[in-house]
Amino acid sequence: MSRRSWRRRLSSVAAIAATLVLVLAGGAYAANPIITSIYTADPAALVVGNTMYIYSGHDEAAPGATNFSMRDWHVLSSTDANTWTDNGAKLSIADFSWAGADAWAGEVEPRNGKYYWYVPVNGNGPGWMDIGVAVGDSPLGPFHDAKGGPLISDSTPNSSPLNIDPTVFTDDDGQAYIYWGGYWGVRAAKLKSNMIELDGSVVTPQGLTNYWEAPWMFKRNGVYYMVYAANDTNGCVTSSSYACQRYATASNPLGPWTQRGVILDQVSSTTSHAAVVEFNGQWYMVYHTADAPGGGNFRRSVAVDKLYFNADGTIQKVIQTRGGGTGGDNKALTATASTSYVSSWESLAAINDGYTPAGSADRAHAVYGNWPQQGAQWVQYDWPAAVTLNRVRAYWFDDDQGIDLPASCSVQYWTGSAWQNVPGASACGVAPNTFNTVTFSPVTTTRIRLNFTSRSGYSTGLLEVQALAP
Ligand code: FUB
Repeated sequence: MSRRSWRRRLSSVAAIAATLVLVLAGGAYAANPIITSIYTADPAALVVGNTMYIYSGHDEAAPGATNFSMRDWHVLSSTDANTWTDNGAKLSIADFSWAGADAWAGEVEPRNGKYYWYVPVNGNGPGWMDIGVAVGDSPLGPFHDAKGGPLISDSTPNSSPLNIDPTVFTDDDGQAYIYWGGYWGVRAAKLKSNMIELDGSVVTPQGLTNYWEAPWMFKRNGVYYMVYAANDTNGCVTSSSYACQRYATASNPLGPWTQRGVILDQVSSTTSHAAVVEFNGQWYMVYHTADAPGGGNFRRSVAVDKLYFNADGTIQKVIQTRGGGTGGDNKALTATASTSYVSSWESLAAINDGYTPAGSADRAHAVYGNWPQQGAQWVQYDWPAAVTLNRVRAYWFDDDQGIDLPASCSVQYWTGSAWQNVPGASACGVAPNTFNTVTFSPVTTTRIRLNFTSRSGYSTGLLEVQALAP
């Protein structure tokens, strides 16, 4: 048997094993992303009584936009970590008279019956981002500016190159700490008991190896943990435009820290931002991806998955579960795939096995490619009985060699006697590193076809094609 066949056989075994792990784990969190009515990002978790709250950012960027559009923060809640309610926008840029834009990643810390919400915002002053603090009397607010100006800004001595992403942690002795920072610049300080002033100078904590942004601090069994986004290519990500979650431990809240490894591989969005929390005796990681319908790097969605500790206190890598991200039932999983051409060393079966690629260059899994064919090609799904569909989602493969993103694509369905364009179709996207969703008026059919035309001089490849019921 050739090495390629062995690799393929091993990856099928790995896929079956991964499926079994998900089934054995109960599959209760296959509904990621947890909310798809709006785009949510940068989650921070807080447990109060029998409820888990997620304080999330709110992505409002238009499709295809190349920057964040974030103006308010929402509070999501659940009593079982499975069914989630969006309680609406509970804090907004407009609540900070001195701020103007960029409602980025915040976190809420309770103290003395009040809830302090630390948020990075564009403070309209010198520099770019500042950290403000709002306060409310309940986890759902109402919240108002607690200070009337920034808690941390570029004029704070030894502040971060980018003052974003605060995480606040209160130790058993009542001392609260704030960590924050982006552009590889992590900083820490004590907070006064009023929670709205720094207590002493800002320090640069040591040992948070490869720190990029998005710290999250907690304590378990007397050990301090810091989870943070890194973007090194030394075991973290395949391209430094993406991020993974590393974690570190310490025996002192201000460090020094010892980096312990990656606990969340890169996600489908370029940014990665996580929180870790215990709820009803189970630990969870809350993070964001680009997996919602129409999602992307600036249209992210919060996901929740179980997190497990080993007996020695180290953390196992989180398995990213997916399912709700398609916003419907993926009929591709039960279809028979066919194509105009597949290279003998690639796999047509790769396109409908339910995989969510980490990026368009993701070769960790089998791929479909049609090298050396060029021009018009297609892949098709057939079902023994008619299915009703209203979306097709294509994740294009690009190996930076003979396979590139296509020049164009379209979706057709079988009327029973002929191929016809799906009615009322949205544009067929050819963007890299994301699912490109074509929406259309529902059709009931036994066949659907994704047509594509290669870029001149290249062949085309696909990592996954979903066909979704309404
Ligand atoms: O959402 C804006 C920024 O992207 C956050 O502050 C970072 O953590 C990253 O997720």
